[in-house]
Amino acid sequence: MTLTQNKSAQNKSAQKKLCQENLAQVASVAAITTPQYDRENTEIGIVHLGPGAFHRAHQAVYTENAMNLSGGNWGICGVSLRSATAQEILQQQDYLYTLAVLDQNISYQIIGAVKEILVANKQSDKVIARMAAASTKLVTLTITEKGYCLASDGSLDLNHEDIKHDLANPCAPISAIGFIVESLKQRKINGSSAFNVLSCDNVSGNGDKLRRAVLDYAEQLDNSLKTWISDNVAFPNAMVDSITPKTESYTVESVSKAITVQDNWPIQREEFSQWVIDNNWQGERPDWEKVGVIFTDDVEGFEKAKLRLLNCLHSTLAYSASLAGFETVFDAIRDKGFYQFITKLAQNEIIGSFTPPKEMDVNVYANEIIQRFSNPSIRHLLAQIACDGSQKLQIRLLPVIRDNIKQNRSTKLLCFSLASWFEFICQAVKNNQEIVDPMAETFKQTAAILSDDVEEVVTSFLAIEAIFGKDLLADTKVKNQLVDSLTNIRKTTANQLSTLLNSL
Ligand code: CS2
Repeated sequence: MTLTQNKSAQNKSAQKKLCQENLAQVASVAAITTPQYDRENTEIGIVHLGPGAFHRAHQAVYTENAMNLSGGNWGICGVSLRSATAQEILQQQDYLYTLAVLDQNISYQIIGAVKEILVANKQSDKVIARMAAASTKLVTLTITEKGYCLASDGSLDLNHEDIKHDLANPCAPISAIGFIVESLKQRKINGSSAFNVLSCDNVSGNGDKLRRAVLDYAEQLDNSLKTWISDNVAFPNAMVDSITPKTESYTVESVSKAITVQDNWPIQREEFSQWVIDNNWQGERPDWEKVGVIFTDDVEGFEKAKLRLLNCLHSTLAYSASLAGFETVFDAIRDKGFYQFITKLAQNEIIGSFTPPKEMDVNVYANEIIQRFSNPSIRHLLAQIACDGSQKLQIRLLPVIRDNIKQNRSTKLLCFSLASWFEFICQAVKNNQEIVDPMAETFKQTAAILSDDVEEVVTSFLAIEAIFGKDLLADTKVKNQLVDSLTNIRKTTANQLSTLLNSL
């Protein structure tokens, strides 16, 4: 949602706005939950980097519910790394916003956990002071795959522009990694204890990856700081899940009507929500376990199940169903060909590629995911899921292909999914459409992407080492399956794609 759209929504309405003063009016509407704790006297205990829709629909809600149950100083300071939009809009409503849960029943909850929003590139001193304050116990993040600034070998990419900037100006960083290290340095100097860092990104081994990035960065500055961080800071791994389509102007309108005051940035999500965090982690935190957060020894099992089933199926639909002209996940899954293809992909090539956690019945889990895609109340745009494919597919699709190769299992449908991403990118390059992906320039500059020779196209994609490493280009079977899939996709008109899927 853009600020302009927002302002026009604001102007249209003569309604009172959502803010602390008007909470009582909202609370009088039946079935709307408002903060149950003494919000004004709640201190900030968490700094969250990247307070986008997912954070506000997920972690902030668990924190809100924990405070509703047992209080605690767990207010959140959200730090937007670049954009000032969240600050500009939410400040005017005392950082209150509505969570709209869209499922068979629609419900609304006013979330008060966020108490402040800072903008890192304008207020870096304030951000560091907030992170270094003894009252801050926890730093959490949703900065997406690209925010980790990692090279393909898993180490910190020292050539990344943001990292180069931060190493040259460590006191005024722009990257999440730079902020974490600088504020930990301040805490070390002040003699305060360290905070723990909890990644809430949909990335496998998110805590381990972040730890590596932070330690590599600290090493460049000061080895004793690196040792202090390594000894004192926990970076638990975590799996996060809840389908959260981005806020549209219709969301603003319908939510404001339901809560009787104007909310200029409500958040919408499905009812299902899951947060699984590594058990092996001490340190103060909200009473999350009392409000549904699962602490386990097997985060990896949950992560694999979620990334390989939900996210891999999502990306598959994002590319293949976009090629067929569908706009949303719901529209695509209602189509028989796509429904059957997704089900078959899950059954034949994904389940079985990994060991699920012992608490999970993976067949039930997979079916539930397909049911979640079929939620008619959620308008989840395929275009939203399609962005950043170069980063997402490395985590959600390629590991499944690699594991299946190792286990001598079929990769045919997975290759179809990958080939639909190739075609999605080829069409965008050819038609000069915007490609939302950190590697967009690479695609535009790879001349062979425009080739009519399908084999040349496949080879030129697989040769992008930053995405595919070296192994897949050398795998003749996978390469042939990609060539066959892309040939079939190109031979088929958009409205016959669904029929093609049925034949796979
Ligand atoms: C989606 C995810 O945009 C995407 O790539 O696959 O955001 C997905 O909706 C969430 O991971 C669900 O938890």
